[in-house]
Amino acid sequence: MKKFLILAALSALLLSCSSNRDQILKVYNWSDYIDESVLPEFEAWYKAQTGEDIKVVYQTFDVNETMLSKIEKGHEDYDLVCPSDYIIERMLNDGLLLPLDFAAIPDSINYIEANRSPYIRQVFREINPNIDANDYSVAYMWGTTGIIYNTEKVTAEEAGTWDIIRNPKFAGQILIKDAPRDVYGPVLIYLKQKELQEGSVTLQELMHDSSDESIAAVENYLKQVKDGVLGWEADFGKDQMTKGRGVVSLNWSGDAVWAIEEAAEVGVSLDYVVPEEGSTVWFDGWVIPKYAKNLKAATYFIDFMCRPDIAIRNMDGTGYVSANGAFEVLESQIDEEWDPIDLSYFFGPEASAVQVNPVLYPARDVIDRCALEHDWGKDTDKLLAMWSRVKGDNASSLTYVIIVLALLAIVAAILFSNRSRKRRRRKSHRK
Ligand code: SPD
Repeated sequence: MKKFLILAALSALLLSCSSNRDQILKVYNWSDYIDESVLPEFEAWYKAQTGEDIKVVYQTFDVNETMLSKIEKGHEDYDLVCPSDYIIERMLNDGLLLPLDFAAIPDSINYIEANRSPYIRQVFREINPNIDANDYSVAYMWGTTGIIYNTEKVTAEEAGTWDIIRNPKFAGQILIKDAPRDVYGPVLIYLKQKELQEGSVTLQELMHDSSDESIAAVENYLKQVKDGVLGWEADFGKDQMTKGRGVVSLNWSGDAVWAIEEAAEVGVSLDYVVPEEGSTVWFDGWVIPKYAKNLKAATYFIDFMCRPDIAIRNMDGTGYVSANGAFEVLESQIDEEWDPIDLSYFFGPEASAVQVNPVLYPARDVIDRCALEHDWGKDTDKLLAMWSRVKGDNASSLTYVIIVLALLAIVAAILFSNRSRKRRRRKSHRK
């Protein structure tokens, strides 16, 4: 990975000195979210399609907000970025996205339209009721937020509720995704169980709930959780779980697939569940920001990512699930070890009983208890402030301890040096 990033940085430098911007495609994606061998392949494919040279300059981020700030504040000229649903919504609301022009791609190679899942098309329509997000974004990967757990230490029943993240039995072994929206949603759903069951609120309404009252309730809950937290992680949680250091991880289904497979190789048994109270379902999609400079190559790149064989390689390389609805993608995941599930909502009527890993493709009943996160606009700042209060308290108590110890050390050093000075003076008087 490091070698790849250094090469990418060097090629960026060389190209910026010598090349025409039309021959550069700047892609900014999540880390560990692509099979990197598809990038040079895209360059060759683009040349074959257009007769033109292209060099992909590929950079990565760990959290949506880092990416957003580079575009919002830095106006960086990325040609393609891959935000999550609620960030796509925000970018749409703020006029930061360019519409996708599929007509720029010859019909003969249009993999986007040919392979769009009906479910994904529908969910993308829900992102913003006034603007169809399908015109601005093409979904790349998708999944749920849930709990990865070590089956030797945690029962399925214990993992089946969000209450697990404050279960004292697992204190010091709990990993939480350092992603405020992805933690806030599930915790609020957990706290509002009574209202959800009574029908006085819906899951969808909760995803828009940025009230002071709800933020305070989630903050209060997370403060009960934090003493048991082994780490707030952007990307190391899956690894800690495979090494057996963590036993519970609030995480994304794609990281779960990766962790379960890696752990099995070293004899650690992990599983993943979407707790019974409900959760979030998320989508990351390719978008072209308004500061992009190479729309043509960006559009071709999205199309290439939708080619079924490329989608399958990206799935296999990352553990995440492609949003591609092609039957070839489904076929590549069929394995007799799994019980049949109904995935007709995603792949169409032929997929009513298919043997695939349910962590990859959740059954309809799981999806029905999940909702899509939504942009909060300016209220996002309230969430981020709450998040740093929750996480920051740990740091500040530790900081206080360090400061007190440092002060004690300084006082002791002063006392010691005064005493030695006096002793030296007394000695010299005696002489
Ligand atoms: N390592 C790549 C992780 C990408 C996961 N995206 C999930 C976003 C949920 N809002």
